[in-house]
Amino acid sequence: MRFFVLTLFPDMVRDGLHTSIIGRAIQAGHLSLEAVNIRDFSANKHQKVDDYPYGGGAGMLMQAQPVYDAFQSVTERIGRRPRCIYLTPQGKTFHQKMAKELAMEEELIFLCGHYEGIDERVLEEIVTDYVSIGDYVLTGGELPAMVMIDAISRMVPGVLSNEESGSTESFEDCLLEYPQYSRPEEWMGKKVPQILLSGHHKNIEAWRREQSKMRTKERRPDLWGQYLLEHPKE
Ligand code: 6GU
Repeated sequence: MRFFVLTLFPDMVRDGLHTSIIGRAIQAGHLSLEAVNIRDFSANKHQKVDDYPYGGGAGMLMQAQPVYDAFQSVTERIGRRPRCIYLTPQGKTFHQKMAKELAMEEELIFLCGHYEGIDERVLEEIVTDYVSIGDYVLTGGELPAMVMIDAISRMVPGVLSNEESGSTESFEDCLLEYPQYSRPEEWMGKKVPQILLSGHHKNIEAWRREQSKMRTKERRPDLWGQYLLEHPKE
């Protein structure tokens, strides 16, 4: 899978994603990431990419031309026009199912805005998906793009080892993960639940499932409501 990120802060995106599991997957060739600096496409001699909004109001807007030319530089090079995701609090809220669906694409382009936003005309021309990562306001689209790329990448075959891939499944089933324990058996007077030391795999599985349900009920009543809709007998 190939990711292209159109941004004024390419180093932030590159540095953030060349670490840990996603960095390893890029090294291994399961993913590629190209951060394209929109400023490189400014037609202005001072490399300016923003200007005042018509009609007045606070702040500056990113201009259409440099954004469009950055986009074109990618699509012309790869000979296709992949989905282009604009990161904005006005978008649909990102979720696990969306990550899974987007992981089926061969390429994705992420467009990161800054300042007060981007000239509407270029958005109409190139954006296919408007996506938010939650109801709060950030200073730019880079962190949301990195969040999405992380979540999408771990759904791409080969990116996670068998050991790493387990934690998606319970969430897809609308349940949170059960609590886990490692050595020592007793720490600060707290003992590991006896059942986990029993070696009785069937009972352990049942205990974990029950813990997952209790946890979801308590911490994420909204998810629990969804779970009950999908598992009407319980
Ligand atoms: Cl996608 N962008 C910005 N600037 N703020 C956000 C967001 C996106 N999602 C939540 N807050």
